[in-house]
Amino acid sequence: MQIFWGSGSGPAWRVLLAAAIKKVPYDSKLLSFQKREHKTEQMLSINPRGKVPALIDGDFKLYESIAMLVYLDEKFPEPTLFGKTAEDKARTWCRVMEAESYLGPALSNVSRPLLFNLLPDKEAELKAGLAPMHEELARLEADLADHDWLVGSRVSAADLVAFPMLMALLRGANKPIAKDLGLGLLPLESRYPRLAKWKSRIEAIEGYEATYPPHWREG
Ligand SMILES: N[C@@H](CCC(=O)N[C@@H](CS)C(=O)NCC(=O)O)C(=O)O
Repeated sequence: MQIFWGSGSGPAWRVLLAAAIKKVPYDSKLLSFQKREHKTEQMLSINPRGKVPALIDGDFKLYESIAMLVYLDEKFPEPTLFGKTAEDKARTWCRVMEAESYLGPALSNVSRPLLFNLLPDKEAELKAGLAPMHEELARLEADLADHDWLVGSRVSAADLVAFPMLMALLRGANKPIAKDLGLGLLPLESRYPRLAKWKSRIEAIEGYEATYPPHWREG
């Protein structure tokens, strides 16, 4: 199996984490956005949208990170990422869709202007996004009150979908430009202590280091 990804792509990070958790043997294809390696003829033949992540497994080609999580879960069932019972699967999908529909947009309204240097032009939009961001983070914090993971006692697809969103937000919040914006996010350990512990749990997954966006290490 070949997995195509790009440094800093949250959707791609989900898939790399799933592969690490399941110890899936794969050929890692890190593409350069700068060199537009995700837009080559070969990549467009896998994903006509020219986006990562994507994979090839024999003759089978797939894109869209959540579909890829499903594929890996079917091919490599242990440990399960979507659950085994009807209830577990439904609960997991509920959280996956909530993260995709609500958490993602709420967090990226704040993280994007910081990560893509859109300030001061987008400062008003960013500030308007703070209340919805905190509302979504508070929901996650509440979800983690009774268990270590977003859905029960095991890591699931819901955690993998949400985690890169939080990491992008924290990367943005740690930029010097964010210091005086009053984000109310840092230190995470005191603002959202359960989320901070959840983040550490994901960082402790075996193989996590290889999934971390390489260019983030450079600053
Ligand atoms: N819904 C898609 C989103 C994929 C996506 O937006 N990928 C971005 C990186 S985060 C990308 O490849 N962007 C490059 C481009 O659109 O040119 C998924 O979950 O896989």
